[in-house]
Amino acid sequence: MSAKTALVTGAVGEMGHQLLPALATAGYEIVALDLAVLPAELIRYCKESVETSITETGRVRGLLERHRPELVFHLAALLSASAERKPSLAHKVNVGGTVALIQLCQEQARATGRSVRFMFPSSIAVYGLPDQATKEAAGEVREHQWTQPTGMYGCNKLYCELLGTYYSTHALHQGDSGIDFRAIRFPGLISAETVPNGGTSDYGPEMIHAAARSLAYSCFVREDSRLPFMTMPDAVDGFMKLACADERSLSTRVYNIKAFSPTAGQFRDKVLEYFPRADIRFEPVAARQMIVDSWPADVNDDRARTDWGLNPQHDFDSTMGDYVVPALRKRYLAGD
Ligand code: AKB
Repeated sequence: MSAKTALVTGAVGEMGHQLLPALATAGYEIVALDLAVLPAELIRYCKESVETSITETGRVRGLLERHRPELVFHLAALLSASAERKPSLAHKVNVGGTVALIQLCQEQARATGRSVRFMFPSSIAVYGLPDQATKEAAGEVREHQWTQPTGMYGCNKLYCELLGTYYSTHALHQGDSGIDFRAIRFPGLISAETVPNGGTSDYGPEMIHAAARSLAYSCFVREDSRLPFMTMPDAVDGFMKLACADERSLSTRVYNIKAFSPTAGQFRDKVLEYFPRADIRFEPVAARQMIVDSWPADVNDDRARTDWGLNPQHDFDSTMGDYVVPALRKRYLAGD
């Protein structure tokens, strides 16, 4: 057994693609789990990978028993749009899978006498603003404000934040924990390596990828829709920083983070600066617009900056000019 092993669930997703190399660089041996087969570019980072659902508790327990990870990144989940389409499955995977994994980590902690750090990607979906006027007036929403989600995914994430916090703190007072739960409420994420799938903030990155491939894009939200975003490298850097932070510096177990908050129209304008012939239309889809309207236009991330040094490198301009556009030009010109 390694002294420094990390388990990543949902490793084949967008975040896994950049988290696995970051963990390897930080010196972790990685064990991975996903429904899908790990592609070659990820499998090379892994000591073992298992193809299974997070709800297959027996197989997950086997993986934990073989490797005894001290750090867990639990990325496996249905994202917001998929969760609205399949709410029962979302509850089973997003809540059932998370509870089962926390309990397995607790069993492991009891067996080894060593606590498990449990990193949970939460989301701005945990917020629920009742209407547009409130959304505009709310400005930068803080962690304790407006936590009344309207969507299944937001409900799942909020409940798991509460459970993780319970297992870390309340149960600890009963001498019964072994879980060190830490969560980030991620904004919309923009990756140059992968195209998102099943989320609501997907319109931002989808617009950029479509323009880079000279494809027309129909944006499913109104031009004035505003959400916070950041790049995937900044998101992964933040997640790693929180994972490595001294517990005594943490004033909460759940943190907001973000880098910039453009409207969908500003996204289109920025894309046009780099791809002047991009064909982008706004054709809002009511069900998806409703979700975006209930999420905050911006979040306050002071706690993350103060407690563990959140420091995103990309603002809106450099996201496009330095990160995503050069990478996509290279990728799509190469015929990917
Ligand atoms: C989604 O849109 O579902 C995710 C998220 C903001 O959690 N990208």
